[in-house]
Amino acid sequence: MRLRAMLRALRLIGPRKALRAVGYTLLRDRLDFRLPPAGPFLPPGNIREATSASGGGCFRFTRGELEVRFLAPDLVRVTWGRGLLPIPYAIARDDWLPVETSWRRAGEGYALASSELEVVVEADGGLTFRDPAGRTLRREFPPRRRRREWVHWAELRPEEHLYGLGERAAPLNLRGGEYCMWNSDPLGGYGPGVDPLYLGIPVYLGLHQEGSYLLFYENSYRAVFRFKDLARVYFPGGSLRYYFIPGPPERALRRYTELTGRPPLPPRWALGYHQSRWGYREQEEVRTLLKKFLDHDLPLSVIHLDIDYMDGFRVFTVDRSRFPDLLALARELAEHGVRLVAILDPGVKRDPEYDLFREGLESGHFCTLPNGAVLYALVWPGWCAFPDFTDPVVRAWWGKQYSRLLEWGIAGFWHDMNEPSVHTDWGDSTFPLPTRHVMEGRGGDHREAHNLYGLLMNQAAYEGLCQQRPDVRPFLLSRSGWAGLQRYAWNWTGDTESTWEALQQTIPTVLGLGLSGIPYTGPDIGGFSGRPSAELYTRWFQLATFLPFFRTHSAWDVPPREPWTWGEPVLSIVREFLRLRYRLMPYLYTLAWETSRTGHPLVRPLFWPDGRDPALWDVQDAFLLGEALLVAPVLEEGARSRRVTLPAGRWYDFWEEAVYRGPGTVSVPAPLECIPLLVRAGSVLPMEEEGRLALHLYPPEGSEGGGLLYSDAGDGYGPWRLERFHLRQTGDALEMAWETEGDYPFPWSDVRLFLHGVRAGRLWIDGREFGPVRRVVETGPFRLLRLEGPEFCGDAGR
Ligand code: MIG
Repeated sequence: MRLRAMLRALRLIGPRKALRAVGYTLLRDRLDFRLPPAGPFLPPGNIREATSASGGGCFRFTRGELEVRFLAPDLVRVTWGRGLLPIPYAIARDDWLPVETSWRRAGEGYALASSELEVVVEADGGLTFRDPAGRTLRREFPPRRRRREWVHWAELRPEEHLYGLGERAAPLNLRGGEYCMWNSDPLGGYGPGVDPLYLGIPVYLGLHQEGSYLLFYENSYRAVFRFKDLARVYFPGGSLRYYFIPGPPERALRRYTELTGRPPLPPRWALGYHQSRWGYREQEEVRTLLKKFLDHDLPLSVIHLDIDYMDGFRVFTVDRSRFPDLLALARELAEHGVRLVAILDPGVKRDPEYDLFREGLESGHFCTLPNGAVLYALVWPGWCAFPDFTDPVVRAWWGKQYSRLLEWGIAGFWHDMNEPSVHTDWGDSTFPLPTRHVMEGRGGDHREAHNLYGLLMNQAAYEGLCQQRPDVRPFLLSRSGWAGLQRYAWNWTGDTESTWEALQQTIPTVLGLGLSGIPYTGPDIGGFSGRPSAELYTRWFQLATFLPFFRTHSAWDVPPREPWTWGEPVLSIVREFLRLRYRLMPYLYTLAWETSRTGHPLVRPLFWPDGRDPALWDVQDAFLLGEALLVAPVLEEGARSRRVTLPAGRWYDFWEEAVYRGPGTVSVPAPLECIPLLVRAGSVLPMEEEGRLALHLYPPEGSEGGGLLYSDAGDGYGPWRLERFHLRQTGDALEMAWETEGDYPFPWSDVRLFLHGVRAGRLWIDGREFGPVRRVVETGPFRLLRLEGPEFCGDAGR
């Protein structure tokens, strides 16, 4: 294993760098060395004293203390002391209203209850969580402790499924595996099974027959989660503080993102298509790239600049010999609606001529070793120093630097290597564990700060950008982070392999991130590290069309990968999917607005919203995009149809007039030109076509349905408008009422109505008769559509 990792590192960074890294790697080994702790792990003993407090209680045990506090009726915080309390980097809200709770003796222990949750504290420190109907959602054993280490156990029901933990190259259901919380760069290309990855989050969702819940450990140390018969979690330090939220996934995620923050509305362009490659080395190359997109009639929103635009890889600089006039280039791109996003690494080149390095050094902004010396490690620029983002002064300083690139016309920033990741020859490719961190002034080391590093780099950037451009929504893309990252940045899934297995892994990884509060993510289309075949690229592209982050990117040592690389039919298929993505923009943007208010992922598992149907708990080859769409990508070479597991209800084929019925599994055609895409009965799907609003109406299964449509200027914080569509089936008529809220003017020239699944009936709009129903109706905005005596198309017999 070690040898393989060494060879990979060697290939990635090259023999010269690998040789230079030996010294650093040995230093890290020496500093990290500690005798393994000895002695037994002990439980807390028995309750000695119990004090009820408003919204909770405190319990003194023979060894240790417990605080249980309700922050909301369905949000309880549990803290086992004594241990170092976390700095609330993950937490976005602390102004909770008092919660009415009751308190009673329960056997030898105590029971605390709100209107939505009962927590029983047993005499030995075991905890049981029950819903108001008395169903047990979770039972925990007394935690065990050995000096600074903790082990926390909970029972798992036999059928219990677990999801989340941030970014994982694991099955959707995490039961049966072991997962490490230590943000890591797997170096150069990973496939299913590799753990840990760049963005771990100690949050998970448990789903079983009695109900569901969400659990978040506010502890940033290198935890190990084991989900076998029991859930066993090990923390090497910090306090054992966690939050328990009962309820279905939809409600739990809403609460969790109230606690850790909601993702702000991104600029609309970020939802478009991004083209990237490690190796666009010159201004002319970028210009040619744009020209080819225009020539091939391919829509494009963003071009990414990887490390080659920098001057000797110095962060916040531009190489003037290769990019002589970046601002002119940015303006030229802007004329075609294309933005530039530039990569930034946290490492600052050790170069006394470089002002950023000098400033950082003089002001003591860099991380230091226990002896007070600045920590230097190797990354692309050679030896680098690293800003200590756990220091508010450093965050403010770093945040100011973005103006240097804003002045060059850069519209968004791509944060790489912020696990943090440095070049080593073996072992952990990060800082030595005793590296010092300011931790808001209270001090700490890398054991605690490591997993927070990426999060805080993004906080620094976000706050800096908001200050410098208060009227522009920041766009940040980050490889690493922690709980709360959603407040600042998007994510991509890093250096994946170019294999069918890696394509398959994309769905569970993206779903798991969404259930961990990170809604905006997506893969490098085609995989980062290899050469996808035309078919693999096509299928990957089709899948990614329905993911929030939609970007092609690849390594420097693989052939260029633009949509025209494979000629026909790939080019035409990609063009159609690109167009579809842009046609779906009103729907996607509305979902983005919704997630800014609910924290709900855009991309959801089939068991969303409530997890009641166990047949859907393991589905990881399809996903929901919002409420209306079910996407079933093709994940196997040569497949020209596939089986699709359906949640209950009618599902309309997006491409043709076919209807399927769930629950159950159906076979759906999937020629190379398309993938199964189904629309839930009762949806109103807003799309855009050449400046027109296209409203696609799918008759409801029961009596009601509908949809939303949010619009605004696409950036900034100005006026907005919201259209609400209500579908209602009454007696012998189908009605759609359209209500509007907000001041932003209606942004479309007119409206095109598509009536799906209706064979016959008479159409009325705002009291005017339109005659017999047609598939397409041209109109303007209206208030009431009425379809009298509708006849609906039947189910496809598959
Ligand atoms: O050590 O900037 O995941 O997207 O192209 C590799 C070069 C550093 C890793 C990122 C990848 C990026 C690459 N970076």
